[in-house]
Amino acid sequence: MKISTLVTAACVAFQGTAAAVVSGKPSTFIRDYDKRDLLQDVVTWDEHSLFIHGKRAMIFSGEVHPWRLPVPSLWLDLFEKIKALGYNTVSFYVDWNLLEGKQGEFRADGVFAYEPFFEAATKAGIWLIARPGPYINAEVAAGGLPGWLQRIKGMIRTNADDYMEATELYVASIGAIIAKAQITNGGPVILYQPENEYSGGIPPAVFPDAPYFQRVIDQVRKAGIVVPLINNDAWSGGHNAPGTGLGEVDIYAHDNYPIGFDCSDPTVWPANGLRTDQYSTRVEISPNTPYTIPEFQGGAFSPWGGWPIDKCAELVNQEAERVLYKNNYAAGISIMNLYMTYGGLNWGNLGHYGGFSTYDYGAAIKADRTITREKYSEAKLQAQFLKASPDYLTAVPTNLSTTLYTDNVNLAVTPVIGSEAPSSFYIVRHNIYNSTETTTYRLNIATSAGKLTVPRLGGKLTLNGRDSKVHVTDYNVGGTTLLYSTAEVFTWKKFDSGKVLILYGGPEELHEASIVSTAKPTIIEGKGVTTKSIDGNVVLQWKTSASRSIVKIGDLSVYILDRNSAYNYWVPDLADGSAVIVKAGYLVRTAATKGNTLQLTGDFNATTPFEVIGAPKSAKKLTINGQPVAIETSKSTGSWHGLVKYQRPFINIPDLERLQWKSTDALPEIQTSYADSAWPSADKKTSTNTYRNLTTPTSLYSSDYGFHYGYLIYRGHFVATGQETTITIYTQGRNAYGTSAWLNGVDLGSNAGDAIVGDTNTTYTLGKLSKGKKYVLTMLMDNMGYDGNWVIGSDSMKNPNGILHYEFAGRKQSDITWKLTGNLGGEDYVDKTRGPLNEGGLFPERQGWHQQKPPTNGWKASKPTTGISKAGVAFYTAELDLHIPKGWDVPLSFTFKKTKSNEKFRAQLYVNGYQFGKYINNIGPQVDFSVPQGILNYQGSNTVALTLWAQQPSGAKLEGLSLTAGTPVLTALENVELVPMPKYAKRAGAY
Ligand code: IPT
Repeated sequence: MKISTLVTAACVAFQGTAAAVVSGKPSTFIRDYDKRDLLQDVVTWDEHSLFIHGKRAMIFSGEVHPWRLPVPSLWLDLFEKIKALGYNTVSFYVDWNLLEGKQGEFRADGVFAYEPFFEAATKAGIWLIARPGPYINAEVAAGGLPGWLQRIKGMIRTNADDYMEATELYVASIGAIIAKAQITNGGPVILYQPENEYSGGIPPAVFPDAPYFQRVIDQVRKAGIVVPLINNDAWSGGHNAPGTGLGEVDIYAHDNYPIGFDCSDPTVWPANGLRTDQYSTRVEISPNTPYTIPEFQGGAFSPWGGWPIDKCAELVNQEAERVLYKNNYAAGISIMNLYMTYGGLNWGNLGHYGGFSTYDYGAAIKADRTITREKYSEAKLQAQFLKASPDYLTAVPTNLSTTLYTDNVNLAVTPVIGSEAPSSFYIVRHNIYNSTETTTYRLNIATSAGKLTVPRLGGKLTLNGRDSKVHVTDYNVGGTTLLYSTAEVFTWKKFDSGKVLILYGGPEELHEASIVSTAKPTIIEGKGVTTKSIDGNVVLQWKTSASRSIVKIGDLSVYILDRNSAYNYWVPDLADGSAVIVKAGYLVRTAATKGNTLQLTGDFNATTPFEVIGAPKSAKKLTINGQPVAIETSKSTGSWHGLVKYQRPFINIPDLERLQWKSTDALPEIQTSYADSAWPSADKKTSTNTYRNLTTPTSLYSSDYGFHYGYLIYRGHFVATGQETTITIYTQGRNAYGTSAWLNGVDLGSNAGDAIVGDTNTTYTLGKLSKGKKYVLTMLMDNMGYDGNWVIGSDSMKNPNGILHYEFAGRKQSDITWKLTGNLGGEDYVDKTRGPLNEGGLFPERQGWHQQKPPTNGWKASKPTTGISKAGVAFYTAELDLHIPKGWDVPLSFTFKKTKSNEKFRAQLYVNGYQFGKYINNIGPQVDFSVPQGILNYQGSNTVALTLWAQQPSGAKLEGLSLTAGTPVLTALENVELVPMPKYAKRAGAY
């Protein structure tokens, strides 16, 4: 509770600060929109929507960060799972920090390459929105800025020449990579967002600084980006909107997270969270661009000491999707990106200090790529509806009313009225958006048949708490007019055999639909639908039930479902632009035709009866995942029916505690005999860091020596006079960091950290030291990363970590000479394959023992559940053989058994050299560490390594460590390739 309150308060304060410093009023903007020269004509727009190759398009997008799933061969899986939702776009950030670990050396290859991401998107038929920063925020260390920026003088995200010059190589390089993949070159990229949330600044920075933003735009254009530029204002602040002159983007956009990031009690949606002025504000700010939200809440994150991440999936659940997303449709949104749709994993120190190793985000697709959250299915209902409703794109929002459109003032209705096409959309929700009441109503609508109050056949409609509905009028079903429907449209298709319209409603709700037709309705499946002909319409009324009804009216078959059944329907596209409708289970990915065969691909987590509705006339046979499947054709509907059998395979999951673990000391530095002559000397007498004034004789900021991520070790040498009493050391390593210190091998004590404490001043009592004797104080500290730089002018990213100050009672500060280390090589990092952030400064990390086949000869046999008996760090490694049957997608995670939380220790988990988890027993909350296939070899051997740091005199051990397998999914996914994973080799110069 304590933490959640604080986090909320912090978020509010943070947004408050930013809001207070905004200048510029949208109403004073000069519109010179018409002067804009487009650099290309493939992606164009008007006030309603984008046009791609001249065709209007709803951009329904999900945010995915490829680098949060560093297995390129799995990216297609994500794209297909997103495409199956009915989305057509994915938006991605690029984390500069991972690509330019050393200034001047840009590297985007191996797991960091973008070309495979673009290829996978193209293969799945997904467009891309590129958002490469340089600043991204994104809950990554330093908001994506490389650590070396701490050493520049100029202010971050301002027009300072050294800052801008520092971004040049990155923007030019990533820009060129993205430029090649633009739709104008046949690639998937349709939009580009430079900068991110350029929305708040404080003096001494100039804010907003139009010349700065123009320079950012110029850089991007110079790199070859010709697609339209969007921004991502943190609210409807009007920053950089078209018409503002210098520094304006092509399409104005802002983000929105209505229910915030406090998942501690997921039933709480903050009062007044939902905006009702979106349309009017947007028209004022940018009347000629489509309404764009490049980040709309798709989940939330959890801080150290916070809540298990599943709670964020509960907060932003299917109900939130209904209420919040439909409110966007009520504002006429036509470019909507849901942040996150697949969150992924904060592996290898890439995450920010405000969070832990998963970035699951409670998103529609879980970090382990499974899609069992109901919100995945709900998102599909909405995206497929919009995909099937081109008229929505030109419909225009009108004012919300609580009195005009229903007979119940507790409901708010926003009509989105057809302009260029007749269809209109009445979006209904509770006026108090987070109400949990069940409310009944009659709906007043304007149709081509005049004003109507529905239901016409009697009874009342129902809106449950935390629900919202889109009631359509004059809706075009391939030439047949649906005069209105109170049940929601999932999709419709025009097949060779006739038209199919799928409607769904919530459990037990009364619904009515009116179809313009004089044909006589026939009920071909189910019971409980009343039909009546009124004024050239067939009116259907029913109460939603779990059993399906089908009513045939002329060449239109109306399928009537409850929502839970609708979740099982999929609408895979065919190459010719048509589609089939498939009722199945877990996932239908793709459909294709070859000769007389319809080929489907999909995944199954249970024995699944399936039905194919609208198979092309030419198709006589069916394959699923390449296997012929028996089908029966229904006499009444013409659909194909069959069954996919699922037989749960036996999966042998090794007991991790029974592996042949080998162990060795991971902190030889505390021994007096240890020689640190090869270590960098902390001898810089000045620092270029502009954030903090140096108060020590030489800088001990880790960034001054190129050490930015993972564990840091300091060694302070002095010759005793006998006058010493205490040393007080002020360290900063950020939230949940910890320290331990030794003097000549004697434990001085540890600070096991706190979820919300990022710096501490600790006084060590030295006892009686021997005059003339050499002493060395060894301090190990966890470095959780640098701040972001959200507020321009704060330069918060430059706030350094490490030892920031010390006092040596009885002696001078300068009596201590310091050495320090972080990862071997610092910015000249050794492991170019796993990137600049993956490893920290522990002895085994510097040696490279966390990789496969470390030199364990002479190490003792000991396991993490045996542990160590005093403060210190142990290193463990073991070989793990896996024999997961091919063709099965089995989520695997390493599970730490939660030990009593007063046991103070932390661990790092390495799998085949990739760091996939930071566990802190006394802080939590994460105990399950998902590791993707591709990092794990599912059919062969793996090296697991663990560092165990006991921060208490009694030592520490893991209570338990196991490999946990989720439900095996029979999958269409093929060719998951192992990522490059160099084995251990003796490292030159390793100390
Ligand atoms: C917004 C950022 O743009 C994005 O990078 C990410 O940090 C997201 O929030 C939260 O997950 S910033 C915020 C003020 C909403």
